[in-house]
Amino acid sequence: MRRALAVGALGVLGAVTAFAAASAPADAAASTLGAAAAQSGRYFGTAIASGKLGDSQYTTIANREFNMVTAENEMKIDATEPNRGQFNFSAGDRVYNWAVQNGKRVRGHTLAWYSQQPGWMQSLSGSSLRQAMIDHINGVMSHYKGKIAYWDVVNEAFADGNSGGRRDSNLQRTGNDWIEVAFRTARNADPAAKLCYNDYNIDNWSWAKTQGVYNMVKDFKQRGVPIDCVGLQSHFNSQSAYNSNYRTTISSFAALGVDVAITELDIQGGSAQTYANVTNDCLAVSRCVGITVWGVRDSDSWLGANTSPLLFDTSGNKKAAYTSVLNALNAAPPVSPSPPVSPSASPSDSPSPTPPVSPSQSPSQSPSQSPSTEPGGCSATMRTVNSWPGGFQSEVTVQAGSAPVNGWTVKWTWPGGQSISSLWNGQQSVSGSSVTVRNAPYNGSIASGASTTLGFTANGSAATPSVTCSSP
Ligand code: 9MR
Repeated sequence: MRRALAVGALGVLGAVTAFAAASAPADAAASTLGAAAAQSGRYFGTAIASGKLGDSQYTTIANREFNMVTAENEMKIDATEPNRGQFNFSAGDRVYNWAVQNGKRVRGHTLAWYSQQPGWMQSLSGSSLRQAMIDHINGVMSHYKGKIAYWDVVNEAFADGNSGGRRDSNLQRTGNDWIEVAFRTARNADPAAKLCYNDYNIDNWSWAKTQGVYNMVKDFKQRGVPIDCVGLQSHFNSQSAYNSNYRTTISSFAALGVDVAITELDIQGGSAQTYANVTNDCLAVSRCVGITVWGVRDSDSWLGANTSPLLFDTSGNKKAAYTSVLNALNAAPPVSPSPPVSPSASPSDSPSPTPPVSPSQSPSQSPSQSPSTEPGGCSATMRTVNSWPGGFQSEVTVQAGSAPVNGWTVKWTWPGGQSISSLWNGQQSVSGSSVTVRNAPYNGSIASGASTTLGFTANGSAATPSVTCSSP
């Protein structure tokens, strides 16, 4: 369907250049959640349970609609380190491989959490628990090094209610600095992953818990503790209802200089209006990078099908909430056109707060091409992250030179008929074998010497053509 639409649009335009979804004209509505979200440089994801990968209705919907995957339970502490020092990635890898082989990215969930700890960890305390947490983060992140887009490094560390403080747990009792130790450990373990703090009941801006997490993130940014994103789980129900200040919550976190993701969305009762509001609130904030719903069909939800919390009913039919989300994504203003490369052009004013500077990327996995030296103050390299028969995943690092970059464009030419199936952190246009990718709305600005990355999955044999970079 998506292809048919794209071909139709091309026929009408008679264009020489085939624009991909990211730059499709507004009337060429995308027909799946993932493609619709990609029009504004975002993703739309779901939680996947490894035990359901044999259910063809489940995998058909999940594969068609979503381009980001979170393992619902398979990358948690009890699953990945059932005995101290003995890691088990069999279930996590099933979810990871299914996702990547179907052209999707993966959010890692989760490394340090008071819940779902294996028995051996529950019985630890003090410095041995602190060391076990560090060892766990290192063990899991090294297995998935370079392969995970976002890691929920710490999950649900704040207390419910009016205190705005930390939740009591064995991890909290090792000392208040356990969260920053987790983030610093994570940055060292996989410098390419974006590192998130994830929690529920931090959606309502007026709640003390939201303010507590906000103050922690602000403090981390001020002190240089490596944090790149905040996950709003967004489990909405009558006790924790959607509130119209949600957009303020998203934009306020983003203003601290972190990405914001809606990570576990479900809405009891399944209100189509509330689903549209949530989607529109994300679309209104350039650093709201994507939405993940916590399951595919109502029957897959941890809440039980009778609460009707998701976008597909138990028979796999699209619900009214599905249509309202898809329409909202399709109505999103297209990402702004690339800034003109003209000396008189003033830098484009982004409505978003201080533009992001992504974590510095590790040069340790040496790319196969040396940086280009095109004028324009930036350089770019491509590396292969992963490959499988008939496909591969790559990452392009865009690095600013001695001056800050405000808007960038990278280009390359495929050597052997490769084609991109899904691209993130950028907006692509394709003409034959030539690929042009401009910055996404949220990652155009790079401080001098800093870098940002875009990624994609593609069909064909893995290739690393040289990449040029220009900046207006
Ligand atoms: O959906 C998950 C369910 O299958 C598990 O039994 C449960 C165990 O803790 O975790 C559920 O997922 C949770 C997520 O990991 C963290 N935020 C709340 C989610 C719903 O409980």
